[in-house]
Formats: sequence, structure tokens, C-alpha cells
Amino acid sequence: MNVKDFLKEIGSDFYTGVPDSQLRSLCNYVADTYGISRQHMIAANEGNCTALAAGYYLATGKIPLVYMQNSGIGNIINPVASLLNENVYGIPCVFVIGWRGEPEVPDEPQHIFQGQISEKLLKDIGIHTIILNKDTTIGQLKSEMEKGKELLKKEKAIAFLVRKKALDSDKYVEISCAYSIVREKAIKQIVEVAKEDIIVSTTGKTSRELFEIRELNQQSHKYDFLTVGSMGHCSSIALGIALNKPNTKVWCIDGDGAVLMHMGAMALIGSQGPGNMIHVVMNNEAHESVGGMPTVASKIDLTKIAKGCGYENVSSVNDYEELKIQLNLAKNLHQLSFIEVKCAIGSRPDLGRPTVSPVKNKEEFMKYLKVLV
Ligand SMILES: Cc1ncc(C[n+]2csc(CCOP(=O)(O)OP(=O)(O)O)c2C)c(N)n1
Repeated sequence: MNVKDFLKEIGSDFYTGVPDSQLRSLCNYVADTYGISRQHMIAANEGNCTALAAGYYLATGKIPLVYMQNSGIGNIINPVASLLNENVYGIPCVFVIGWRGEPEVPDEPQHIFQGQISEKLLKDIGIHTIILNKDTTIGQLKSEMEKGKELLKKEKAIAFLVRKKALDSDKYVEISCAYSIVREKAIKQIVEVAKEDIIVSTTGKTSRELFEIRELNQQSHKYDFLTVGSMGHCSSIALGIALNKPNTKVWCIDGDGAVLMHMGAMALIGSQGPGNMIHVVMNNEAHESVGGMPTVASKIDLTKIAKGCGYENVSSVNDYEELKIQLNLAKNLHQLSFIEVKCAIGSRPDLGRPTVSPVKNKEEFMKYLKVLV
């Protein structure tokens, strides 16, 4: 189904979301139509989107649309159950949710369980759900929307679970930034400096690149914890390790989208101040792993936030030479460090995926951590 026809049937004129590769056509269409504006905002996480949508409804009485990947259902549960729900305020909203890990469609480990429980989770939080297939026709959508519109009128939320290739669009939005560092090359430099240290990497292509760098270097994967799911939480994982292995250097390779998603983590990291932790943020000002839609990282100063949270050694780099200097400085100082790496948007088209399972990754990683202090 063409995205334009789909959105016309829903009839919203306010969009907020966190991008998803499976909803790329919708993201592109909305970005092409509204840009990033008062009518279309990419929020830090799906819970924020839900609350923003609620504010829009309160102010306008019009129905908002939230788009997201099903990985984000966890983030909406609280505002759906304790804000939108009819027993609380009764606020209508349309969720459009990319269904990764849908049963019987092969997908990455982090999507399998989430995919299995998505429909049930939505039911459990009281959201009437319509499944959109590759073959769903406009006629079928219209008839499904009869009930949907009734529910919205009664101030209830509804959701669309969108299967692979169910939505298409001819719109394509090219998003770029002004920086030249290639993320994969920067990760290679970190690996060189980190040597036998621990690395915790973020969700998306960063972890895939780290995995492939180890393969290429014929190194063990035991040094790395790849946070394949749980977007926004890798720095908290790194903190938990750093505090309990105080003589081990712990590198966290984060993304700007992920850092924004759960930015409160930086406040706890700063307040604990582990001198053995180095938090590196690959800032390409975009959700590159899922299609390159922009984050708001271009509008804020991450180094000021890090300083404000209590990180001691803080820098921002824009070229490989400066990156090398800051990586070595952080390695040799015993101070909580923050390095922002301004990166270009992009990755290799032939980038693979980890071939070691998350459980095996955890076992090897824990075995290695056991010998460290
Ligand atoms: C809670 C949640 N929402 C959305 C996603 C989908 N997702 C995976 S990677 C990613 C983008 C990450 O962006 P960033 O941290 O800036 O890293 P980049 O891809 O730019 O390297 C998104 C949105 C997810 N995995 N989890």
C-alpha cells in the first residue's frame, strides 16, 4: 500500500516518532512532506513521542500519529497505561509500528522475542491493533478503520502493526551532515588504542562494525559486549561493569540517537564518576542504522551536557589526528572521560551482522571479565 493513501485514510496532521528501517517509506514520506517541523518531530524515545502526542491532543483536540519500531513498545507502556488509558485521561492516538521479528520471518536475535510478543503486548495495554500486510488493500484498510475511527472518537488509542514491505513510497530523503570521519574507521582506532580493554558498543551498525573489525583483525570477540537490542542502555551496562571492575578500562561506544534516548544515564555515570570509564559518542546527528533520519544532536552540545553531568575529561573531535590524541589521553588518564566523535552519515553496503550469538558473546565476555579486576 502506498504510504500516502495509508496516511490519508488516518487523516492526522501531526507526526512524531523514532525511525525504523521497516517503516523507511513512511519516515521518508513524512520527512519529505513536513520536513522536521512543528508537524513532524523525531523524539528521543517512543515514550516521549507518546507524551508529546498527548500534549498535541490536549491543545488541539486532533488525533496525533506516533511511528516507531516494535522494539520501542517497552518505552510506550508507561505513558499508554498511565496517561492515554481511558481509566486515566482517555487520550486517543494512532501508533504505526514496524513489526520486526514477526513470527515465521527470520530476523536478528534481538527481534525474535519482541516480535513474538508485540501483538499480545499491545492487547494487554488496551490498544486495538490492526495488522497491515503486503496485500492489505485500501478497501480493507477503510473497513478496518471504521472500527478504528469509532475507538478514536471514544478517546482510545489504536495501533497498526506493519509487516515487512506493507508500506511503500517513491519519496526518498537524502540526509547528510558536514563531518568526514567514517564511523567504522573511528571504531578501528578505538580498538587499536583499547588493546585488551573492555568495549561495550551500542545498538545498530556500531556493534556490527566492531564485530567485523575483530574478525578482520583475527582478534577474539571476548573483549566486546555488543548491545544488539536495548537501545540507549549501553552506557548503563558499561557503568555497571566499570564500577565492579575498577582496575579495568571500560570503553563505551555509543551513538547520538542512543545517548539521547536515555540521556539520564549520563547523569548517573557523571555522579558515580568511574575513572576507568571512557564514553565515546559517535555523533553523526542521525539514526544512521535505520535509514539516516536526523536526531536533534546537531542542535545541542553533548560536551556541555557531559561536563554538566560531572564527566572530568571531555572533548569533541572532528578529524582522525585529534581522535587519536584524545583516545590516548583518555586511555592514560584515570578520569571519567567523554569523547564526542563528529562522524559522517554512512556505512559499508556490505556490512555483515554478528555471527556469534548474543548468549555466546555474553559467555565469552564474562569468562574474560572474570580474570580482570
Ligand atoms: C527502543 C528502540 N527504538 C528504536 C530502535 C530502532 N533502532 C535501532 S538502531 C537505531 C538508530 C540508532 O541511532 P544512533 O544511536 O544515532 O546510531 P547510528 O545508527 O547513527 O550509528 C534505531 C532507531 C531500537 N532498536 N530500539
